[in-house]
Amino acid sequence: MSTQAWSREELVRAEALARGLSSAAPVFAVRAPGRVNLIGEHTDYSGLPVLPIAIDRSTVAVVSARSDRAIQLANADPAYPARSFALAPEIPPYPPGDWANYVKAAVQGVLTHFSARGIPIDRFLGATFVIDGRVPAAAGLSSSAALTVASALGLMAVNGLELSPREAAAMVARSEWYVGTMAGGMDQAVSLMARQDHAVLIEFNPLRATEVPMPAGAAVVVADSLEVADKSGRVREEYNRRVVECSLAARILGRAFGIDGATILGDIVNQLGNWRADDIVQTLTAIIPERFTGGIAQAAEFLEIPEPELRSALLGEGAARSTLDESRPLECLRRARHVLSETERVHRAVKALSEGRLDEMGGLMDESHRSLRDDFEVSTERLDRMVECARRAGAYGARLTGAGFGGCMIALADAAKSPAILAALERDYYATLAPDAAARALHATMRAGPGASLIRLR
Ligand code: NG1
Repeated sequence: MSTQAWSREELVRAEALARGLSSAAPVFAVRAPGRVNLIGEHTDYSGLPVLPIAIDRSTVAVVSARSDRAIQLANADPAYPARSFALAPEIPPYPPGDWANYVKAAVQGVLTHFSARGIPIDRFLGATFVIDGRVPAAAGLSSSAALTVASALGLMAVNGLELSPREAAAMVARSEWYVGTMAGGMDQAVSLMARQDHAVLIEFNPLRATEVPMPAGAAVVVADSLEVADKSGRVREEYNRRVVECSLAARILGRAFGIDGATILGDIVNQLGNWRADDIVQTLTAIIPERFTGGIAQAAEFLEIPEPELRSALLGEGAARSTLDESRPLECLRRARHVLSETERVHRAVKALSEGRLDEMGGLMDESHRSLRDDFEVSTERLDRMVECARRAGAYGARLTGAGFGGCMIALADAAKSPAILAALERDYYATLAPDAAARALHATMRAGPGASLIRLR
């Protein structure tokens, strides 16, 4: 276990947290970074590629085993109250929005994963965690994945269990469904598999990661809009709505192309092999209305399958069923156009970055933003303003990053230009919000950092 991935500051944080643990059992420390996505937005849950970097903001947790079967949680930030719950085959969640649900998700994920592989749940030891998360929350930087990854690695460590980063990523990605977001697997994968000074091309089904070196002299500027994308409320509904719209598009295309069992756009793309977004969108345009105004019932009629069947497939069953406001039209066509064109952009971006063509990479980021704004409808007036501002100040390109509806903007620039971009954001964006907005908002140049890592402290 090496401290190579750890910054000095993280080690100091871990030592300070460990002083709060009086246990005689071994004490482990784990760091798990947040991430920012360069390109490939709202593609992961369609099983299509993404290109994020891990950032140098992380969640650090210390953990030691307990003799009982409880998970005890303390958080360095008083905004997150202490929590305690028991290991069980089915751990009931706290009310939506409770921070500790991300830990419960991880614990449930670990128990389910290993019990399916012959390690009974009653053999697991409980654990005391002390957690210090420094990835800004609700900003689209994956503070939740950092917490979930740190918790999963911590619980495994005290129980003497290990997984490869890839296996752990697949396990943790599945477990985040516990919190009711139908998210793809990008965040956990990059938090676990990132490498310093590299972006990571993440592909799904099966999960795999390819490192793409970041060109020397390129700067990634990340700036928080201070518009809170509340992932446990309205924004979650908007997010899940898009998951449904994309899946419907995939089912319809599956029928058109004779691809049995297609449920995500990735199924279509993988089967077609050689494809162009424009062609697939044309096919779709020829067969479906601009939008479904009659909700799932209309889509079921169109697909010639019973409505209850489609409803369960799209929204889940019983208590786990997610809600969908069907008085609003379902926008399958435009959503698919975004996802498919974005997938093409990801592949072009990998080439552009590997060959050091930052100008081209910036252009792809600009296109991505337009597509997210117009077809995916996840941008906001404020994010649009920030993106404009960064471009005017000399960025190669800029876009919203993360799920949207607020959160962060990302810009790609020459390292020499990033101070001017940050200054322009302060002057032309933050100053228009409130006198202290710039002081409150994360806005910084970020370096691609390493993935999660666990060490034994004592
Ligand atoms: P953010 O908004 O950064 O948490 C979300 C999803 C990702 C991905 C992006 C959109 C969660 C936890 N993560 O990221 O998996 O789908 O939106 O590309 O919901």
